[in-house]
Amino acid sequence: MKIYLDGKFVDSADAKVSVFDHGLLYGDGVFEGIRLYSGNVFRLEEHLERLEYSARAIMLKLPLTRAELREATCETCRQNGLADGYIRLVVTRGVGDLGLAPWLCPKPSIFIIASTITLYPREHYENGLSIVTVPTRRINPAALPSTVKSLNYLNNILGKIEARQFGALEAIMLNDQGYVAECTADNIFIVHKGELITPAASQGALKGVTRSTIFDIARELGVPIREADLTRYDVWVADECFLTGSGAEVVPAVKLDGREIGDGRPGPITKRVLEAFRKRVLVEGTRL
Ligand code: PXG
Repeated sequence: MKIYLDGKFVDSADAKVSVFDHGLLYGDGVFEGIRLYSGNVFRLEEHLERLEYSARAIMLKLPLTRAELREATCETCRQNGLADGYIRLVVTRGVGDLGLAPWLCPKPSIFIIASTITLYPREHYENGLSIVTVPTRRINPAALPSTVKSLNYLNNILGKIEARQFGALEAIMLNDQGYVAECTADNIFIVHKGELITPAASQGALKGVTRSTIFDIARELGVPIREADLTRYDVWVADECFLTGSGAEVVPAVKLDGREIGDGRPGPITKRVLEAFRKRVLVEGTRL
């Protein structure tokens, strides 16, 4: 496997960063998780824009321009002969000394891994996922905006560990006020009375690229869609629920904390959205 590392393509065995890299020492950096479908990098420009915004938010100057980022991303896929897969684009603050000071890190480091991804087992796309609510709350956006896709994932990882301890693959994380924020690595949507509803970024949701695709799909299908504050009660009484993410794509959620959502089966709107999503991933984005 060839990895893009600071301007060069190197074998995975040689793709190493320093123990003094602040991405490792402090989680100081930003990243993107991007999908490649049949030679099409899905919504690459949207991912690169989010990366630029994340970097700006943490005052990290990206070492590459948009055009260079685009080319490096596509070339990493080409170098590995990939047509389908998962791309991890990471920018760290770079090497510094043993103190927080990011201004003592002269050069950010950037690496791109193009590989494959294991999705949820197929049965969950057909029969739906059972999710739980975990005790760990989503970090308050005033402490660390959820819109910044940073290398600090400990909050989500604690949620993921708790989900597993309750026997679930994914979990709802509430914000500090008790509103539904998102899942550990996915956004969440409910369907209520024919309308799609998802929490806003201000409630602790990442502005997911898949999430924004759902807004376009809803318009195409003529299904009303809006952001709103959601409580667990809203999920209990929802007709349908599904989760979205670059890794998960669109996956129905049919149980929350052991309670059936709707009739406990993937619902008709979820199915239409999933079908429309599968069509879009082949055409929207950047051809290799
Ligand atoms: N919320 C969080 C906290 C995420 O990490 C999403 C929402 C969905 O955003 P996108 O832009 O992907 O629609 C994410 C993204 C993995 C994996 O390996 C996780 C994500 C993306 C790709 C792979 O589990 N999370």
